[in-house]
Parts: sequence; structure tokens; C-alpha cells
Amino acid sequence: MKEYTPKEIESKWQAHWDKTRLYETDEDTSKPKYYALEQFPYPSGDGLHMGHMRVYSIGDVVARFRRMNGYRVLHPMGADAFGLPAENAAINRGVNPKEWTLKNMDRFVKEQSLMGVSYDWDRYVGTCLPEYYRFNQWLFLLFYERGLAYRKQASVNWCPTCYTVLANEQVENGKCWRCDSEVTKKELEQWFLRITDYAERLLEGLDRLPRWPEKVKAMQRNWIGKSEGAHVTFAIPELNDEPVTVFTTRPDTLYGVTYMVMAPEHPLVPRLIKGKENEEVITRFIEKMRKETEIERTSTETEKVGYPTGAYARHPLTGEEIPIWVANYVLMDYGTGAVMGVPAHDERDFQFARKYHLPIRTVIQPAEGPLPEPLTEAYTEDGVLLNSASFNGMNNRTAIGAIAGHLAENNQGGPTVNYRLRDWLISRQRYWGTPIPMIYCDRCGTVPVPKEDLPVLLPEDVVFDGKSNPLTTSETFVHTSCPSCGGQARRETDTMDTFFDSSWYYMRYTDAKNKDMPFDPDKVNSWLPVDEYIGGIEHAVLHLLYSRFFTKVLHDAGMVAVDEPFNSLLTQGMVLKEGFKMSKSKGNVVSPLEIVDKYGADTARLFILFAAPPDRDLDWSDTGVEGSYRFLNRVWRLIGQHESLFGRNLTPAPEPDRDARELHRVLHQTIKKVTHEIGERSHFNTAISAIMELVNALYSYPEHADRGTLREALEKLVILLAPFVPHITEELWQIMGGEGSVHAQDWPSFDPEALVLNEVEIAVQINGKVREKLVVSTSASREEVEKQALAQERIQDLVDGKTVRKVIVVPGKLVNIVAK
Ligand code: ANZ
Ligand code: ZN
Repeated sequence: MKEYTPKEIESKWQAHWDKTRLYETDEDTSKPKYYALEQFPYPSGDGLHMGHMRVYSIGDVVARFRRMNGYRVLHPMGADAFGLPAENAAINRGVNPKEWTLKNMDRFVKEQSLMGVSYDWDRYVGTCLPEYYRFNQWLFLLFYERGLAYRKQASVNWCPTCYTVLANEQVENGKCWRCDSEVTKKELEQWFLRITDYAERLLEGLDRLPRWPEKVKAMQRNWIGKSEGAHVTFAIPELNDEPVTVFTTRPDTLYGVTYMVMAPEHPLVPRLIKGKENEEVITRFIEKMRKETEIERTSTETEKVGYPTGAYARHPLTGEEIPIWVANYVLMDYGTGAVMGVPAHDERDFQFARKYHLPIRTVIQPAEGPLPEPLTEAYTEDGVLLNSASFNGMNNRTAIGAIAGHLAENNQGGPTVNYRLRDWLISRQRYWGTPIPMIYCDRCGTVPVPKEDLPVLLPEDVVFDGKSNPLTTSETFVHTSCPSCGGQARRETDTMDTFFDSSWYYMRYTDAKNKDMPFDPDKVNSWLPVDEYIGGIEHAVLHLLYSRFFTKVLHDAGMVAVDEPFNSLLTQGMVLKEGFKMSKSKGNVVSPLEIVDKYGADTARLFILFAAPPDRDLDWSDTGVEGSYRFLNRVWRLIGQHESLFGRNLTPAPEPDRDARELHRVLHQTIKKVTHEIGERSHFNTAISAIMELVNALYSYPEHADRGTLREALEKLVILLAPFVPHITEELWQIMGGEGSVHAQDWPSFDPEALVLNEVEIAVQINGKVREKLVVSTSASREEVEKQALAQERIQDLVDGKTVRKVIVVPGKLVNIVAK
């Protein structure tokens, strides 16, 4: 047989698969469905990196394995193609963002194809294409109709370098997630999606996802940040008893409240300070606070700063009047923007009270006895109530419910739940995104673009100066007519956060060419939920939370039957080189294409899958790559050695010899292991090592043993390897005279009986001396074993002329014949 030439083989089969449409999605609904999905890439200017190669290799094994197991499989690919880099290329190098992106998308498709991944390219989705983004607009209008999209003036996170607004999720330690610039605050009219309406359902749904990593679920729970507590309403006597409500997780400490603190931006503050001593100071303080980020204000290193407003609030239970302060550490957009100060039992309040000489009143003490007076630190543990009127002596945990209940009965508040989750700010002042389909008319106000007028196309007559939103520079775009009154009107110039695009692309794949709707509900329901979603841990909060939110909204709108999109989630580990993440800055990048060029895609895939389980980090190793290449050559030669077996009709012997029976056992043990490791555990590395052992067994199979059994094992070997290394196996399958494509074969099933070790070699002794070896069935009775032993020619010769006095059988070990 000729030599193994991966380059030749791989391009040949890739072209052939394309031509025969081998990976077209099977729509035969009599089969069970399987949706295998890898996160689609952002088509950067650099092409595929090793991380991409790893995800696609994993996804491809999953998809191929399921197809061979009789599933109809959806395995699509696309490009997450809107976003800043295209626009920055436009600003810095004067290139057209659309051309730049389309070129990169093309490059990604080519490079993904070189890996031999089994995508159905007919369902390709590019989010920057009008045929896709028109449905972003369609969905935005659906959210708007359902009261889930709204516009409000908001103090927003602003990146002065990217010149755009960032969602809270995109601010990391006070810095822009993209460019690392210090994020500032800015007041703007912005579009939001009301994700907070879904906070509870987003939380509850996590409990129904047993096949998600615990770590990811914990990150989402933390982000949603549910906190159970109470609202407490105080009255402000000088404002005619106007109510002001605080949120607390500790209503049990209510009798220990000695002051109240409001966020500087709280709407009541200007009225409270009017004409008072601190009016000017506080007004300046408010201005300053508006510019600071949440992180700056709440960091533990930030000094707590406050001012008394000069106004008072009446305590709902004691009637006592307590001073109202403003301070930096109270945030306007958490809870109600106002808190009750309990210095005796809250660390932060204790510091604040010490600094500003506010009274400290103990209302909880340990069961063992009183706390020191004055307190030296806040007592934050559990205990029993004191100084709390009729609640004295009550355990504080019980008091939480009792006091909250008491407040509710008297219309002074009551139990409530608060979430850290904020509404999702989707407005971006950038060009390369989906225009928000809204129109502003002086007469009619905010008017949605009618669905039949979609898409609102991105204009091309724009200026990229890096200083303003390019959309505002297009006269043809900005000026329009009102859909309602026909008068002159202005278009919204904000575009959508690109996370909007990726929140539903996996639904679009199920009906990628639909021109009337984002997708047909029947089609989406025929495939969702995704059975295995493979991607990076960096999307644990943003993308996965937004996608879950979209699915729930579309479920409520009757467009999708499920309300959780991803049944199982596999977060792949990083690709390292010498212990460090591969990165341009570290200079340790290995290019996937170079490896493919040198060894072939099969070697690259095999190495990546063999080197580590998918959720672990993988250390790149050149010797490991060479080892994979050598293994494929070994398989190639193995088939070559036995080429003569394949031209004819050769089946296993009806009564196979012992070596054949052993090979049969090893083969079935391998089938069992590989099936389990891929199908149940996604441990592709251990599946591959099992196959390697089978190859060893095939190499040591003796020449005299049954050829039919060997041939069968070689065929099964090639089938078992097919999901990992699709090209070489297709070539070998053809050489072996296999019918059709190896990738269309049924996955081998294993015979549990074949796994049983059913023969054993025992020693035959005469008077304690080993004289012969004998293979017997493990199920043979003592009598049978004795009979067989005595029937051996050599034994008969040796006992000839003697009398057999006794025969001792030790099952599975030996037969001892006592003869005199
Ligand atoms: C009184 C109290 C007494 C509190 C005590 C705690 C301990 P989590 O668990 O994060 O929800 N708080 C409420 N709104 C706030 C805001 N806008 N800015 C800053 N702090 C705020 O925390 C809830 C607690 O954080 C609330 O319970 C409130 O302080 C404070 F011994 O009320 B607590
Ligand atoms: Zn109008």
C-alpha cells in the first residue's frame, strides 16, 4: 500500500464530502434528534487560533458520534460578526468595516473547513448580514411590544477610548473589558431590556440544568444576586409625612436604627436639603458622586464620606426621629437607594457611626450574655433581641420574619426580595452593530419602525473619526418620516450591544433561510434545546444569561416550547504552551494552520483530543503532536499489512480458535469503553487510549489465527476512530472496500457475552509435578475438567501402567493426579 499522505487525502475527502453533501442536516423525524453546538467565533483579522481548533474538534466528535448512533444531528456554524474591531480598523486604517468583516468571515470558513469539521454550511449565519440583523430588529420590536424594551435617562458606564456605553457586565474592576481603559460615568438616554422581570425564573431554571458545570451556575446565581429581606417605610415629618422606604436584609435589627442614609442621587435629597446649612456642600457632593463608578464608591478601600441633610425621619415602630444623611457608599440603583443605619450590627455602619459620632444601640446579644458597653466592634452574629419592645428575648432569626410580618400588618413595609441583577443596557453609540428600529417624531413621540419596513439598513455615507457615533453623520439615515403621521422625524442612531445578536443565533440555525420570521416555531421546536453546547468559560455570565433570558421571553411569546436553551454545557479548558496560555503577547502561539499543513488536520485533532479531557487545560507539546502522527501511521500500516483480507468475502470462523476468541473479547471491550467515554462522559482522551490498546492487540495477533475475526476487528477499529480522525478513516474505509462513507456507518454495538473471560489455562500435575497445560472453559464442571485432563495424550502416556488413586481439581488453577 502507498504511504500515508495526509495533505492529499484530506483535501480529496473534504471536496468529496462537499460534493456529496454528506453533512447536510438529516431531517428524518422518525430518528431521535441531537443538537451539537459550538460557540460561533468572532471573525477576527487573525484567523483561527488553537482555542478555536479545540472547541471545533470536540464538537465534531460529538456530532459524528451521534450521527453514527442513529440520531438526526444539527451541527451548524456561523460568525458573530458585529463589533468594535471592524470599526477600529475603519478608524485607524480607513478600511470599510463591512468588507473587512466579510473577508474575515470567509477566511474563518476556509480554515474551519481545513479541519474537516462536519458542519452543515447551508445553515451558515453571519450576524452582520441584513438577512440576520433584520430579525434582531424584529425581536427588539417584539420585546418593545411586550413592555420589555424601554428607554430612560441613565447614568451609564462610559468608555472614553471605545467611545461607547458599556453594560455592567462589561466593566471589569472599573475597566473596560475590551481596551482596559478606566470607565467613567455619563448621563444619556438609553435603551434597556427588562431582564430583571425574569430574575426569579433565571434563578429557578438553573436548578433544572444538571448537566451544567456547578461553577457556571454559581457564577450566574451570584450575578443575579437574590437577597431576601424587608422594606421598611419611614415618614418625613417636615415633608408632610412623605414616606421613604429602605431595603434591609436585617429587619430583626430595626430597633437598633439610629440614622438613615440616602444615596446622593436619591430624588428626595434636593428637597430635604433646600435652605439648609449643608445645601451647597451636598449639591457639590452629588455632582461628584454622579461621575464616580459603583466600584470606586463601594470598594472597601474607599473612605466612607457622608453629610447630614438636616432633615429627620420618623421610625415606624418607636416614633423616634432619626437624622437623614447622604453618603458615598449607598448606591441609587440597589434596593431603594436608601438604607437604615444599624451601627451595632453592621460593620460598615459601625465605622460610619464612629466617624460621625452617631449613637450606637445594641439590639442583639449572644445567648451567653451581654456585649461590652460601649461596643468595640459591630456584633454581626446571631443571638437574642433586647431593647426591642415586645420582641425582646426572641431569637433574631425568628425576629426577621416576626418584625417583617408586623410591618406588613401595619402598612409600614414587609417582606421583600431584592436582586442585584440590573436591566440590560443595549444601546451602543457605535456603527458596526444592528440599528435600533425606532423613530422619534415631535408630534407622535417614540414610534417603532413597522415590521414590514425592516431591515433598517446600516448607512454607508458615514464618517469614522473615532470621536462620535458614525450613524449621526449620515444625513440620509438620521432624517426620515414618521411611520405614524408622515411628518419629519429622526431615527434612533444607537446600535445594539452585540450580545443581542448572539442571544438567539442558535435558534436561527434551525431555520436559517426564513425571510419572514426569525424562525418557524415548528422548526425551532424540532431541534431545541441544544443537547451539547461547547464553549469558553468566559461566557459563563454574559452570553449564557442573555441567551437564557431570550429563550424565556420567546417561550412566553409562544415562539419556542422550551424555556432553557442549553441542556448540557461543556466549558473547554485553555490551550497552554509551557504552562502559559497561548497569546500573542507571550509569543508562545502555535498556529493551527501550520500544524495542519505539516501533519494534517487528523493529527492535530487527535493530539488535541488525546492530550487532556475537554474541560481541562491542555499543554501543547510538539512531541505529543509527533506521537499522534506516529500513531496514525501505525494504523495506516496495520491496514496495509492486511490489504489482502479485504477484496474477498471473509467472515469470522464459526468455531474460532483461541487467539480469535481473545481478539474478539478485546474488540468488544474497546467498543464498550469508547462508547461510554464519548457518549456518557465526553472523555475523548480515554476513548482514544482504549483504541490504542486495540491497535496493539491487532499487531500481536498471530498469523495462524482466524483471518475472518481479524478482518472484522480491523473494520471496527476504523469505524471507532472515524469521529476523531475523519479523513484517514475515510481513506482506509475505501481501501478496505467498505460501502459508502465510513461516517455513515452504524456505530458498533458490543456483545456483553463477548466481554466475559470464558476460558482459562490450568496446569495438570502428576504427583505434584507439572506435566502439561490445558485450556478449559471457565464454566466447565469438576468432572469435565478431570475428564479432559486425563484425556491428554501426554498424561495418558505418563500414567500408563499405574493406577490413578485420586484426582484433585482446584478450579481455574490446576488438576493434580495422584498415581502409583
Ligand atoms: C440594615 C442592616 C443591618 C443591614 C445589619 C445589614 C446588616 P445584600 O445582602 O447585599 O442585599 N443596603 C441596602 N441598600 C443599599 C444600597 N442601595 N447601597 C448600599 N447598601 C445598601 O445587602 C443588603 C444590605 O445592604 C441591607 O441590609 C442594607 O443594610 C444595605 F445589621 O440594612 B442592611
Ligand atoms: Zn409622527
